[in-house]
Amino acid sequence: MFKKVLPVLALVALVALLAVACGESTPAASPTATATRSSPSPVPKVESTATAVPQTTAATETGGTAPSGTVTEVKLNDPGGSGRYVFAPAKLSFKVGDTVNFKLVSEAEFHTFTADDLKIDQSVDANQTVEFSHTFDKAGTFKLYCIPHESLGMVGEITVQ
Ligand SMILES: [Cu+2]
Repeated sequence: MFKKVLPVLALVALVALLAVACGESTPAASPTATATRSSPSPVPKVESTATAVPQTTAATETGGTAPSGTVTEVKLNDPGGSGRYVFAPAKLSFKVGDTVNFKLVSEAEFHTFTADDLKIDQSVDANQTVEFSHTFDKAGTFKLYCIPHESLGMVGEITVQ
């Protein structure tokens, strides 16, 4: 008699233990699983974009001289206009990484805005305006000149810090 009852009791006890174990573990495990799954992956993404935005803003702010989007106007003057062959202004300064939108305004003659070491060479016809943008990727002081009027003093300087 006992030999038949004991295994049955043992089975019942096992089933009860399993049921309790499953019943306890399932609700406890699933919230933890979803919590660990959902939280780590979006959080680093949000943090990376959040840190990237202030860095760009800080770089633009420290750029100071010419934040991208603004226009730097340079007049290409001559005797037929305001009196002399000059760039106005003749000295320009920017920061490495600046993307500058130039607006070149020529007076009564053909001029160029040339800086060989920066690979800039823009031609502007008389009474014309030429716009172009340039990103300064190296520091230094670069000679600026107008090809037809260099010997007449139409020279300048671009400083990139
Ligand atoms: Cu010129």
